[in-house]
Amino acid sequence: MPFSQPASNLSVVSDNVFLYTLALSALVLLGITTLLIYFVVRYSRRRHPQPVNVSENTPLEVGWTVATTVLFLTMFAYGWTGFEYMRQAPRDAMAIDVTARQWSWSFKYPNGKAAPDLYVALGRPVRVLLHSADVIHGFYVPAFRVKSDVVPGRTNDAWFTPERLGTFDIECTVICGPGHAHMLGKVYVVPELSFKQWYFGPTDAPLPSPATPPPSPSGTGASSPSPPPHAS
Ligand SMILES: [Cu+2]
Repeated sequence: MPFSQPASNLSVVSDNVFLYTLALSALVLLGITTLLIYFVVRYSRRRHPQPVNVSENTPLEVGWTVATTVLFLTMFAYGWTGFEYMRQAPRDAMAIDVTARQWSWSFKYPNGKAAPDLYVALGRPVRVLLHSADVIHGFYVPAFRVKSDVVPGRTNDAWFTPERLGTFDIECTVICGPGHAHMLGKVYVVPELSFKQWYFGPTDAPLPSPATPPPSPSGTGASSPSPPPHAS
């Protein structure tokens, strides 16, 4: 797979449409190029010194017009189905306010808690409500295949369900000033329990730990992150 590893429910939707479009376009390119070369050879001046006027062939013209139109409309239909799905946030999605400003991101949760990065629970749908404090920005999480403009004066939205634990980049996709390149954020996908402990915990509860403990191989303590119990 030529993409970054899928990390949300939208990754596969987006990748499949992209691959289908790419495959169909490659097929059409191959067909046209093959015909082109064939005609160049078949109707060269050497073989046909005297040009002949060829009149139209209606069935052929209607045929290729209809066939290619239908073929390309399948791309639209496939893309539209995915787009519809991406636009319909589930009712139980947690709505998080995302504010973009020159040149950083901030996040506010429904119960008033705030975080400098986006913390989300694994397997739980999230809806981001995108606000801008100044100019047009672009909210983009490549691993989730989530992207939307952030426009001052209006609230755009997007949704996703994180499906992989880990840390993922948030990028700004709109040139928004000299600090644009540094307008990077992080999404931390944490286990639901750690998310709840922070979210429902006291106001000064520590942010959920983004570190996902590696599965400790039994028998060897080589990769164990914990220090030895006693210094000798
Ligand atoms: Cu920006």
